[in-house]
Amino acid sequence: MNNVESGDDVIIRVEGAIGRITLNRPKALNAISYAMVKQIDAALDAWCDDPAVTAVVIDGAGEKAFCAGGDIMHLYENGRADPEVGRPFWADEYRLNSKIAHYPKPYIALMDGITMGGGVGLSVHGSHRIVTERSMIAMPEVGIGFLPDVGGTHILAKAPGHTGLYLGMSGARMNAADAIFAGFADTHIPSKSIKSLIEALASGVDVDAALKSISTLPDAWKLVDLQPKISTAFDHSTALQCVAHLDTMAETGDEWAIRTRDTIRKASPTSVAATFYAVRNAATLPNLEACLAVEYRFAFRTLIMHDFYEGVRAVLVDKDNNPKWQPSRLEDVTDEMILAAFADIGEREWRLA
Ligand code: QUE
Repeated sequence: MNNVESGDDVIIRVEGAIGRITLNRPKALNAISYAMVKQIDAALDAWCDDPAVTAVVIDGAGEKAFCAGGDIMHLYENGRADPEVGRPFWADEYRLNSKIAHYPKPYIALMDGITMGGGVGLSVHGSHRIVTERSMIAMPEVGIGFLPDVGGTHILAKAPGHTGLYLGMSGARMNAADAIFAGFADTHIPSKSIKSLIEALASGVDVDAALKSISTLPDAWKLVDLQPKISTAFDHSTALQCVAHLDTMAETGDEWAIRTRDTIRKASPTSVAATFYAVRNAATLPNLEACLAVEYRFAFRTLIMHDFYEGVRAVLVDKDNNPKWQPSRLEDVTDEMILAAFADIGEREWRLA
């Protein structure tokens, strides 16, 4: 396949030996739309069988972001009238996440800048996950009444100790070092080396050798130093017990516990309880696809639930950061509610094909 023209929102082309994907909605922090999912998916299929393409590189246009997530605004604007706008989007996005995980050629994701939610799904399953001093990586969905999806529960469940529960329930931001520690990335390079890296890859050099030659040590991490606190605060069998533990730590004046407790309390109680359940459950599942199928059950119901609209309104539309969740307190989220949110959806279960 030669150079492929696609819509402006994603630029897809072959440069020398690489298939190159550039997310190109910089004003929307490169948030990924359904059309972009389909174009990326088609490009990966075409390059799979193209001997001229030896590796795939994905990056984001603009100064700020690799990709801030899914095209949440479209779902917010259309989901009330028709929840079906979300279901095929999520189903195909998750199929793309799985395709990336099993891609037979090197898939190099350049997480240079903001990388959240759906942006994590486009990078974290790849063979070569690159971070820079500009990386800001998070799974912040609990703040908008959703849950860490795109295989997020799979990655979070594999993070050391209870780090995944902490990251998923609080949406805490990671820098490059944290992302490597938590299993979201492999290699740190200086942001200024990206241009020459892409040129080297296009010239057909060995991917691992090229990365090794420019990799540098990342900035100091936070997650390693926090391990003792994380491993005690999140070592519980309910989300509420974790919050209660943070309360106890907060009483001693622990700044991290205060901040983490307040952040979790501000997030959707249903999303926090669902994330606690799904991340712990993911540890018992055999593979990424089993995790995606469980995430999909929640996503399937998201556009007929309350909190997603309220979360997007408060965080992205009105930006008042004052969501009124239903139920409003973690204490009022029952096991029955969580089991119902993750109940089997019969004919509509997520499948790869
Ligand atoms: C949680 C999220 C998202 C988020 C903020 C959160 C998310 C997402 C965006 C986003 C940001 C800027 C845009 C845009 C979307 O923000 O998934 O279109 O211009 O896509 O707290 O999960």
